[in-house]
This record gives sequence, C-alpha cells and structure tokens, in this order.
Amino acid sequence: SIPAASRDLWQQLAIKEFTDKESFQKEFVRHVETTLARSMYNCDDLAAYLAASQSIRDRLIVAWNKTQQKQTTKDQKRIYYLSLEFLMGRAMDNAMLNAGVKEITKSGVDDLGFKIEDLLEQEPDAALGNGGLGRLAACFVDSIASTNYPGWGYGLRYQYGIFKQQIVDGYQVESPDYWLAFSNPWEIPRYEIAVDVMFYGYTRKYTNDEGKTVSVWEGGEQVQAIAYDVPVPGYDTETTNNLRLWASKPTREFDFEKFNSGDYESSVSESQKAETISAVLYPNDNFYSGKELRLKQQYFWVAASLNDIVRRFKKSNRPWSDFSDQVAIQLNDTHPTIAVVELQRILVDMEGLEWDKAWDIVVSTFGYTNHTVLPEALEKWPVPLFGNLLPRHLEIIYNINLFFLQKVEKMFPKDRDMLARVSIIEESSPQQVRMAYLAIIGSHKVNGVAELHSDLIKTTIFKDFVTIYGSDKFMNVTNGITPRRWLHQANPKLSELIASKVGSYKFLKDLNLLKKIEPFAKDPEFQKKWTEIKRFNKARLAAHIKKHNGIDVSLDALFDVQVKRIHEYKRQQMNIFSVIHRYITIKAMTAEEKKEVTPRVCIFGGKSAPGYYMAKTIIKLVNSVSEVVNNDADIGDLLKVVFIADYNVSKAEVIIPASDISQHISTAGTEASGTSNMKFVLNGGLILGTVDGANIEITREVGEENIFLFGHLAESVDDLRHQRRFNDLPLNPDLQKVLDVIDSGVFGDKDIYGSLVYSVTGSRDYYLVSDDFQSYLEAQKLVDKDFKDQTTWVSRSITAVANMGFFSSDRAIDEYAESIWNIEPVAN
Ligand code: GPU
Repeated sequence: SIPAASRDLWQQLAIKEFTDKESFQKEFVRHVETTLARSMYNCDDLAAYLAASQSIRDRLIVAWNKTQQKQTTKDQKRIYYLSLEFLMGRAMDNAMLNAGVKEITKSGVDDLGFKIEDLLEQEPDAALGNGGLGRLAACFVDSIASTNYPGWGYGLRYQYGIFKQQIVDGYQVESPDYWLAFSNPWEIPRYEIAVDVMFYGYTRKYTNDEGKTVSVWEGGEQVQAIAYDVPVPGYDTETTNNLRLWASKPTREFDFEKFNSGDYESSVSESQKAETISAVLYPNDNFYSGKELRLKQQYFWVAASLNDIVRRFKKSNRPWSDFSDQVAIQLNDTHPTIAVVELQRILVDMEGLEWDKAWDIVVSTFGYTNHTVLPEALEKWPVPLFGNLLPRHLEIIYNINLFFLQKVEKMFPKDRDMLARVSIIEESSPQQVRMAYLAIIGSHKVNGVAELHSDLIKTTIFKDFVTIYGSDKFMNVTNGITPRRWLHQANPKLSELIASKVGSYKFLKDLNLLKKIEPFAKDPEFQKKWTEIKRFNKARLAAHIKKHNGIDVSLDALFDVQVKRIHEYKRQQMNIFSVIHRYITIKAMTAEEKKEVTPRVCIFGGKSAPGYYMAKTIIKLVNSVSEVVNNDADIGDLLKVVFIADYNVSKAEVIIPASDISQHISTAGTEASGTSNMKFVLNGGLILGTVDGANIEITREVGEENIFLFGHLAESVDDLRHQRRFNDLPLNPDLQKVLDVIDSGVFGDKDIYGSLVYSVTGSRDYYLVSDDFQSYLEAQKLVDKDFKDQTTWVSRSITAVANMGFFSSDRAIDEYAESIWNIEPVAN
C-alpha cells in the first residue's frame, strides 16, 4: 500500500465529480476524444451515448469505491443475493436519476448538439433474465442500495441475454441478443479477481494425520471465473453497491502441445468449451429443462461466488462460528441451491470443521425463496448426471439426506411413506435430486412471494416439511417493484404531478406518501391533469405501434394490455379467445348498436420459450386475429389488435404507463405473485384479473371497487380439474362459438390451431379456460361500461395509485432484512 508520506498527495488528487453542466461537458468531450478516439466530426448518437455513459460511470465508480471502503470499515453483516437472472434493462437513465445529474446531463448534451432521449435509445437492454424472477432481482438490488443495506448481487455474465423476438408471418422467430457488441460502459472487468472452478473427476478417501477419514475431490476439468462488477447506485444516497457477474475463461489459453504438433483446431477447443459455460442464458421461464450445461452454469457461478464470500470473511480473522453473523445468502429460487452443499464442502473438506458445526453454519446462513408451485418448474437433477459432474457434492448430499432422514425417522417412527416423500433423493429411475427439498433443509427460512402463494406452498408442495419443521420456518414476503424505474423513469409526468401534491419527490423512497394524493381523487383540476398525462402516455405508445406495427390506434379507445411471458397458465389464449368473441359480437351489430361499443385496443406482448409449441401457437393466433380484425372495414376503431414484438424492460417502460386496463388472468393458484400487476396500477391503470398471486393483496390495498376480479378461486381448482377428468363436460357456449370461428378458417388454416383448440376442451382444459370464460366475459362487459364514465374511472385510478405504497420493493427488502437476513443499513 501507499507509504504514509504520499497519502496526503493522493487525497488532494482525489477525483472531483462533475457538479454542473460545464464540468460534465468537459468530461463528455474528453471521453469522445480519448476513450472513444473520435471527434466532433464523427460523433454519432452511439458515440455520444458512450461518452455520456463513461462520464456518468466515472461518478458511479467514485461512489462505488467510497461505499466499499465504508462497508469494509463498518464490517457489518452483508446480504449476498444469488440469482441466475438479473433483468436490469438500461442503466443510463437510472444512473443519472440516482446520482441526481439528469438535468445537468440533459442540458449538457443539448448544447453539444444531441438530444438526451436519442442517446438513451442507443443503450441495449441488459436482458440477463427471462421475466418476473429476473426483474425482481433487479428491483431488489436497486432497493438494497437505495435503503443503504450492505449487499451484493452475484450472477452470471451471459454473452447472450434473452433472445430477440421478431414476428415473421405471424410466428415468433428468435435471434441472438449480442448485447456486448459495442462494449458495455456499465461493467468493470476485474481480471485480477479470478477463481478456479472444477468439474467431473472423482473422490478419494484417505486417513489424515489425526486418524480421521476424509474425502477429497480430484482430477477433472478446470475453468476460470473472472469477475465483472456492475455498480448499483442507490437513489438519493451515496451508497453504490456491487453486482458481481462471473464470466468463464479457460485456465489454459490453449494446448501448446497440440498447437506445436500442428493440430491448431483442437488446440483451442478446450478454451472454447470453457467459454461456453457463461455464453448464453437458458430461455425458459417457469420451466426446468435438465441440461448438463445448465447445471454447469449453476455450479460455476455458485463456486465462484462462495469462494469470493469466504475469502472476504477470512480476511476479517473471525472464528468460523461468526460466519452467519457476517454473511447472509439468499437463494433466488432453487437455481443456486448447490451453494448449500458447496459451503458444507468448503467448511468440512477444506477448512476441517466438524460436520455438525459446519451444518449449523450453513443452515443459519441461507434463506430460500420459492417462486412457483408449477410441477414442471421444480428442479430435479438425475443422480447419474449429477454424480458425474459433481461427485463430491453428491456424496455430501447423501450425507445431508441421511442425517435429515434419521431425524425424521425419530419424529415419525412408523411413517415409511413420509421418509420416501421427503427424501432429497426421489426413488425414480433414474433417481433424481430434488433441489427444492435440499434448499429447504439447508436454509433457516423459506419464503413464498405473495400471501396466497406462501399459504399454498405450506399446504401443497412443502406440506410435509411444515409438519417436520413447524410453520415458523415458512413465511411470506410479498414481492415489490422499484418506484424509481417503474414510476419516475417510466412516467416522469405522473411522478411530477404526484410530487406537486405530496410536496416533494420523497415518495420515491417512502412510497406510502402516495396516500397524500387520495384527497384529490375527485378534484376536477387534478383529474384533468391526470387524464392528460394518461393520454400523453397513450400517444407515446401509439407512436411506437404506428412505427413498428404500422397500425393506427385511437387515443379515445380503451388500451387493454397483456404483456408477460407467453404461458398456458397465464392464459393469453383466453384473452385472444375473448377478443375473437368481441370481434364476432361487433360484426353482428347494427349501426345503432355499434354506437354503444367502447372502442378497444387489445395489446399483447411477450416471448415464448423457443421449444414451447403451444405458446408459439398462441402468438401466431394473436397475430392472425390482428391481421383480420385490423383490416375489417366493419370494425374500424371499435377494435384493434396489436402484438408488440420483443417485449423487454425498455418496452415495458413505454407500454405500462399507457394502459387503461391490464390483464393478469392466470388460473387461480398458478401465478406465484406477478409484479407487472403492481407496475400497471402504480401507473394509473386498473386490473382485470383473477383472484391469484399479488392481485389479492392489491385488491386489499386499493379496495375491491378499484379492480375487476373474476373467475374461480384457488380453493376450487382441484375440484374443477377432478370433474373435468372424469366427466365429459360441455364447453362454455361462448367459447364454443369462438372455437367454431377458428375452425372455419377465418384466421388461416384451422390445422395451425388444432392443438391449441384441443387443449381447452374437455379433460384437456387443465388451466380451466372454459370454466372461467363466462365470468371473464362478464368482467369485460363491466369494464366496457365503467370506462364510459370517465370521471368515476379517473377517480378510481387516482385512488388506486394512492394506495400502492405497500408494493415498493423497499418494503420487501426491509422485510427480508429484518426477518430473514438480520442485517442493518450502513449509516451514511
Ligand atoms: N417466476 Br420459478 C419467473 O419469472 N420465472 C421462473 O422461472 C419462476 C418464477 C416468477 C413467477 O412466475 C411470478 O409469479 C413472480 O412474480 C416472479 O417470479 C417473482 O417472484
């Protein structure tokens, strides 16, 4: 380190952050001319975006350094959030906002001949996630920083994020998302932070000096994990936390022997294989696919992260018994569950702790969040595959299981079925490692993500574990969203209007302050401004639709939006069926009757997993209906259907503020929480939804008069499915009409939709589309009717927003901090 005599000089020379327009502009030009090696003669929007980001990045790094120094000095307990997905979206607008330099930057680039909006558009989304789970992780790191908790995210630096979606002839076509093509100013490569990670090989037992039998893991393939740090700035605080993403690299660049003997191609093959590990994000949402490469990704990321965490802990020279007083690790779903085993391996095999002591440390360190009850999403690894890739970990799992089952055996001596049911190893052929059970056994707390969901996991998939551990181990933390991105950035005008009544922007950090706008719900002046802003946002979306779909939509129409991953359980098929129903209903109307129709724009968006045939068929049907309806002269502005291609975080920021109604219509009990439902209401849209996930708590908060609920309750779903299985139930008649129209070929060859149609008839209707269809159509009718009374509608919209304080991710993070992590903020 620097000799004491030189430190004064260092301190004097410390970087001065830009504080005004002029100092920003100097930084900007310096980056154009040096970092980018360009000049004013060849500085396009992309170069200007890069230069502006570099200037802002420099600030972030200064704040990041200070935060890390402060957190190291304070040496408080930290939270490490392990997530295979961080769906961050764009960084620049967020960084400007959080650092409080948005105005400076805007006017700074303006003088230099650029528009800030154009620069922001240059940034590719950091799309390292599939949907809700990944976006939740992004909101959580934002909140952890904004509330000054010492916490890091750990993830993978995929070279390709979620694929890009194009629509060709109505079908989804995927192309790779090469988001790093023009360099990424928001990451700092840390080539010096490298961790060796091992795979395959074998285990060997030997007797050590103390006469103990110990196992070692030897041989196998080695790759290196390189750290890339992404600063995560908190809003209105200096705290800038770290998101550490790992990239894989070969331990040996190439095989010299092969190279020298002239075998050039295979000399680089090992290095190419290593790089594949972090190459691409698996594009499945709520679905487990069981590929070896995926398990490799999981172990690679977990091993690197734990190595890093343990190294940091060891620097403090504390005894191991202090570990869980310094470290909390949250498992975002079961993807990082192997961490439980890896920490036990480090403590027992590498550090020589007794098994039981080590296991106590492990359990008090980890918390596990479950995000789904869908059986097809629960991870189970075939034992042969697992044992081949991670032989020592499999042995440790067998031991964990043995001790656990011995305990269960003592509690329930005669219950053999219980032992089979809760065993980490499922006795199928081949046997499978049940990752959720391992996560429960290895954690001190298990939580669901909304009240209904947390109740459901206790009474269904994890029931036996509640019997074994008691219900205190299981809890609920309802999801939340960051109001910085999802209100202020996405909807600056609404944020400003709210601030005018709240008296400041403090609600962005204390969302319950929204309550202060409730008294203005019926105020004509306030209502007028509220309406104007909604219209402005609708115009912004209409322009997007015109540009990308070539469709004209009327701003007077009700904007009805369903944007999310395409999944049968989310029931986009039910939505498009109801659109077809609307279409045939309007077609049959007289001119007089048509005057009474509330015009609608039905907007869909979302990606299908590339191998999910049914979801892809739904996309095709939406596009075909769009084609027919939008070009039908009988219909005009009464109905438009739009599929917005390549739904992502940036598009969500444009779409969500424009909605009048958004749909969250999963079969009751299937959507763990949903988080876009919160985003839509926070932006003044009302929900048309089922009694599922967080819709229930949104209803509690905003009042049942401010949400349109329909459909069967979760408690009836089992019964309804049972009835379908054993009786030949008739289709709902309105649904029958719709399916007949599809069969008639109006939307193209009926064979295209054969399996989709079949999937909602009789015993196949697992998601109960037919059972809910009537009540869905009735709710739709009510929406049409209520939208005509704009005064009441707007007051409902304002009231709903006023009561959304609970859904800030700051609140969710406080709950985790208090009841699972036991961490405190670091005082500023
Ligand atoms: N979720 Br499991 C995903 O987005 N992907 C997954 O693989 C799994 C869950 C979602 C839930 O479907 C959604 O209901 C929830 O709001 C979100 O996680 C965050 O908890």
